[in-house]
Amino acid sequence: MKKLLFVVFVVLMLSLSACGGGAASASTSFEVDMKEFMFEPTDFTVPAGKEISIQLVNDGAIVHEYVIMKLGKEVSLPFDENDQENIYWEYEADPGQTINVTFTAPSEPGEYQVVCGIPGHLEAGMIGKLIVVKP
Ligand SMILES: [Cu+2]
Repeated sequence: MKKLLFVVFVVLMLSLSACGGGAASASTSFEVDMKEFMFEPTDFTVPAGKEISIQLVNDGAIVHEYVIMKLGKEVSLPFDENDQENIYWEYEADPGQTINVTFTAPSEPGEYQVVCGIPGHLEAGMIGKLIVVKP
């Protein structure tokens, strides 16, 4: 019996340490609240190349967008047509709307800028970060 308990203990410790790697905080699903004029929370960590479920909640009174820029691309203010080609993924939510949608996380680890693409919203503080880590 003692031996069995020891085995259980070792297995537990191994599984705990397996979770302690660099991707410990990476998640394949997250929820973001959008309102005037912020994302909450601002940052998310996801595993590279995995399908990510995102719940976009527009708690505001006007339309907002969740726009992920490509790696190494940051919006040059104001957000306009020049920035369109640098978008990795985007989705829009009407006021009061909750949207469940999926996208594939970028395959390259790094920090991706997240902005709201509605004119003036980025300037007002709608900025965040998608942190992509090795799965
Ligand atoms: Cu906005």
